[in-house]
Amino acid sequence: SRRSGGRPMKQRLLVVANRLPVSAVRRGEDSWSLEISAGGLVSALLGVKDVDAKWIGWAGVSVPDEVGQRALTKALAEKRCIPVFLDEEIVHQYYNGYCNNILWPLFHYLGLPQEDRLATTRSFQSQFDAYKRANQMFADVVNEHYQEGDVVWCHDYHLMFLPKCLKEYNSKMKVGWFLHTPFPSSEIHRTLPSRSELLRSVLAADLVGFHTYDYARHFVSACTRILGLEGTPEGVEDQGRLTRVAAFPIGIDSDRFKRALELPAVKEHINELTHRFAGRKVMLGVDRLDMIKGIPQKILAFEKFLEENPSWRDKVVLLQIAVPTRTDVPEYQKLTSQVHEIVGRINGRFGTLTAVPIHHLDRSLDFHALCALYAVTDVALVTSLRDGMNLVSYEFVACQGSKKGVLILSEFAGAAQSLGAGALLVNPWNITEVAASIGYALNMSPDEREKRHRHNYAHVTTHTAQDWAETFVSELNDTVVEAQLRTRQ
Ligand code: ADQ
Repeated sequence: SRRSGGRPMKQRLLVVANRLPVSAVRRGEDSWSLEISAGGLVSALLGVKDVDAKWIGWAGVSVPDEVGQRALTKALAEKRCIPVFLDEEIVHQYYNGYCNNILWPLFHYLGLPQEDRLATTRSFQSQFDAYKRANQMFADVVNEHYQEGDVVWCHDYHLMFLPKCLKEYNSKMKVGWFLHTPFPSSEIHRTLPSRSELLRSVLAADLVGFHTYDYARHFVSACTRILGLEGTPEGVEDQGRLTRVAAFPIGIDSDRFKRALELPAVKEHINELTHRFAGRKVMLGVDRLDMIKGIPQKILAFEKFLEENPSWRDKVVLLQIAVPTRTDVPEYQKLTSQVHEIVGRINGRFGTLTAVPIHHLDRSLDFHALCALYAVTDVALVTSLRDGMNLVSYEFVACQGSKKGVLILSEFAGAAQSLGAGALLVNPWNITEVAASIGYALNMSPDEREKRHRHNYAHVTTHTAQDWAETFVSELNDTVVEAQLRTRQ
């Protein structure tokens, strides 16, 4: 690490993500109340030693007036956050449009919704222009706060254009970019009209990271096939300049979950739930209500299981907790009603006067309630159609102490690469297979459960979010040092 006057100096890190890790509510003309959201990224970075991190991003609210902007900037500064102000029109085109309507489904192999396909094709260029404009606005703020020696870490598909903007300001800036979603096969990426521009701007970074080796390989193939560049074991080379490309699988702060389970309030909640579901096995799904999570497929598989196993009907319950997201997008509204309809039908079919087989909640749970639920679960069902990693699977494992519950996990989640030996892997599109896995999980011998759980638990507790962030940041530092060495030689 760098030293000043013999004392090690903390590495300054600028973390740039679309959303700041806070929710901001305006209380008056010049007053705001802020609440930090303790997401994975926040706790990951808190745990990194010798790093002094600041966040740059959008606060999730539109603030058209200068008084409000100044007050919010001041309030955020105390939380080590720096806002990027985006107006409603740009949010509509950049965030709802290009990011969530185009890149998100494409990167998860879902394609565009049929009825929107032509409209999206027509508005594609204006949305991409807004995307670039928004990325430039993020870059302006980074540039304003950048000091020599800082490391800049850009996050996710919202900011693929950012590395290029930053390097145009200052080619010596150390820039890393990490993708939280899958990077799809190059054949999928090829269909994007802006395919080359996006790849080239990501390549301006010094280090490009993905959750799995497969995503990294897809990215390198896209660069070789679409841009005609050279792929090397290290990354992608363009006229003698190397962009390092590597896999950095994220983890969770497992100690935070372990500590929560020791709290008296959480223990009491666990007792209540155990009592409430006594005599029944508890199956659990926890997802954002998103197409990629495969919630309807999961519920249909559960129905098939009940259909084929009448003796289990009053001995098992599925708790599906689905936090609504992107609720103003019609496609997500449709998904909500589709899920409600299926749940209603199944409860009507298999419910009794005193019990229903599925409890479906359209809301998020607070951290402690979530820990208690994970702890009482016998079988967790993660059936994502595609998922960058999927942290719910990790959280469930971290909260299973003596219970040693079974994880049924989609082979299309990044987590399948790390928890594959302990989980029952399934193809979520194959409802017959998932139904059979539910039966297998519910009947699994204690020995097998123990063995599988031990494998997963060891992984989750030793590959933490802190390790992930630390590895990325230190590799980003080394990458630049190597590049500088090369030019000096
Ligand atoms: P997400 O798609 O949001 O993240 P995931 O990794 O599972 O998916 O993380 C979700 C987080 O939200 C978890 O911490 C979970 O506890 C919480 N959560 C979900 N539903 C909840 C509910 N009903 N109530 C309370 N909390 C809830 C994206 C990618 C993932 C990738 C992560 C991190 O899509 O693939 O793993 O980023 O890189």
